[in-house]
Amino acid sequence: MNGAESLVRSLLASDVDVCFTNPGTSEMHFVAALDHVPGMRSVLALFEGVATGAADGYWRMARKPASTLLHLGPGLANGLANLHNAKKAGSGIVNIVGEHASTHVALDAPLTADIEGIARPMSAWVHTSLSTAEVGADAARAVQQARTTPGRVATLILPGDTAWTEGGVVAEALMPEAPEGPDAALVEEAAKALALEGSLLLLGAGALTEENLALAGKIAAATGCTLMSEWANPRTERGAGRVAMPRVPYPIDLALKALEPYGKIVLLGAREPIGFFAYPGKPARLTRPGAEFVPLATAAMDTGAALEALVAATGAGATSALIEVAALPDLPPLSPLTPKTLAPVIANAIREGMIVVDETVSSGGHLPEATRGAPQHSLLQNNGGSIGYGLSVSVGAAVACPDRKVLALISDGSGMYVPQGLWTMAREGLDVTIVILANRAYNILRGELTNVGVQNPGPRAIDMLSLDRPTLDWVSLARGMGVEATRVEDTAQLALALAAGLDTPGPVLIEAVM
Ligand SMILES: Cc1ncc(C[n+]2csc(CCOP(=O)(O)OP(=O)(O)O)c2C)c(N)n1
Repeated sequence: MNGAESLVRSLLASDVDVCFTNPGTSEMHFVAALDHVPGMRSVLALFEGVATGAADGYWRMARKPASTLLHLGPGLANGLANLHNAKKAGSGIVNIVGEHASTHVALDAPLTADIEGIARPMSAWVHTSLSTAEVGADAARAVQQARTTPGRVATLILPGDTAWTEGGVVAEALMPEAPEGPDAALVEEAAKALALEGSLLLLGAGALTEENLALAGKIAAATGCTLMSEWANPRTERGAGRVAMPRVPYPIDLALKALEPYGKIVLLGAREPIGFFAYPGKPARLTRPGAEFVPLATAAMDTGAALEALVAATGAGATSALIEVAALPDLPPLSPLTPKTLAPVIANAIREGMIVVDETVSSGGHLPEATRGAPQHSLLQNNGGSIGYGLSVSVGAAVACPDRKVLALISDGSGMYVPQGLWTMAREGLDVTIVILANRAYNILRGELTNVGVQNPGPRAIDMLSLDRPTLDWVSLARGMGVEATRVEDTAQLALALAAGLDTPGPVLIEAVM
């Protein structure tokens, strides 16, 4: 057995059985090993950002890592923006990056690069395999790292000679370190804080599981504290019958207002709230001056155990949580598509068990309220702020959950960063309905111009935020990548197209012109 085969077998032994690939010459032995070793589903991506974003989406839904196969330094570099998002989301990913044979690195061939240097900023763990015999054990360690709470990006670099030389050894899975439980004194402090007027239990990161929400809901009902989650969360279980969880708003003024009432804030998987950006004359911290925090559990800790301890400390065990009732907004009368008119149409299209990927940027402001009483769904958001994550994350979510429909809500500007996921959706027959919110602008940045203090922006500034010259034709883009597509221009057409798309197995794209 060569090193590449020992790698594939070791990944499988660690229960990593999906690989999002974009290989080159240095990864050919890994590609060949996929043929010899049954059990690894390999999914081809035509750009590395699709592979890394797909691995992120896969982790969020499967709760186990996928691997990526990337070509040397440049291939990894192409995947970095979505690895950044994955890192911020706490997603576990095992990147396998090919490297020249050790004898070749010294010759500075065209593709030679500092792969470890490129990997490090987005990876919690980076390692280059030194010999064929070690490759299997390195793979097991990479998976162990990726599985460490809340989930980590692990990058294993595989020199060609370690892959092609005989002498590979398959390694058994290694258990990740168990996450730390809460500190008993902090649990008591948190229970006391939440009993006070003006207290907030702020959840984030991996804390928004169905079980955790139920526990948090009990605590809120027993203590009278407010529940809120961070603005963006890797995965939130939402909808009718689930505990209501408003989010800290994105716009700085709304965020300041929403957090103003709270003087005692218990953090559970969440950080002290800060603005996405700095704005002239506005505070960076979103909480009121003097607000006190109880850091009950970080995202790297056992947030479930912390909530259970808090339920016990607040005596909330027998309390019933306040849950969302099943309610859908009325469909609007026939109207052009705006953020306000499209929200009820989308809310009415949500089906039980759906995975909703949110990259709506400025078009999604009315969705949280419109969809709160919709059938139960998982909401995936971008924690890293690097746009172009949604189509790729949808690929991974659909691979992880073939029995669940994915609804990808993607702004046109964001979609153009990494559109190649559409081709992978078509090739794999992934069950994704994509709505492109085609406002033909970097609309949010128009508001940001004003927010940073630019008065009366001129035509050249406006031109930098407009996507019209020429107008993007998403129907043709999608069809060119094998995805059936349609264009809609009002609420009735959107409702019809959504129903048709969701009834069709496989990917369908709807360009919603706003
Ligand atoms: C990788 C990356 N490049 C640039 C930005 C800056 N940026 C933030 S929002 C945005 C425009 C978003 O436009 P679109 O997706 O069409 O949404 P809209 O604002 O129109 O709702 C840009 C360019 C970013 N966040 N990430």
